Amino acid sequence: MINEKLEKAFNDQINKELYSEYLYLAMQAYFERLNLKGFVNWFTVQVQEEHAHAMGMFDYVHQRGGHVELEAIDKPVTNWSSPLHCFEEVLKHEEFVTSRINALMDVADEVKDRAALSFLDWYLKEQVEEEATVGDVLATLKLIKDDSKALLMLDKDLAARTFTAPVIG
Ligand code: OFO
Repeated sequence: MINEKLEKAFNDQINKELYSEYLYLAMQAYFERLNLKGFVNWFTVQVQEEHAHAMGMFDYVHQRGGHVELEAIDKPVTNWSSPLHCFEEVLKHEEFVTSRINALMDVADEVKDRAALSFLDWYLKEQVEEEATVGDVLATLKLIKDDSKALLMLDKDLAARTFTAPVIG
């Protein structure tokens, strides 16, 4: 049976993952407005990934005999001044999520739940990957500046991203 404090921390993180899904859906809509379909595709995959992250924890809490209690999801920002600005915010958000996963692991550590710590290792590695992927796009956008031809080339690259359901835990 999962410890009550840890159950609450997992519930908080499920909310953060669902917020991530919602935020990236707002970003997807932003790129639809810009008619940059490769970016739209990139965020479509990102939205699916965040949903999988939330559901991984949702299932885990149940598997451990706990209860999931869903809370309201905050309204995300819906507009950005440029693709570069948008990706700066993605990186900031992923860094925030990394800090939340670390905090969740601190709780698991505090209540000596080694099984939960081992489960959360996957999320920690995923955050390293997420920050690196976003950092790459951001670095390219910084090089592109106002070159619309180069932006369209990046858009073409981002169209190739595909979703593979992660095996969590
Ligand atoms: Fe769930 O990793 Fe991004 O936020």
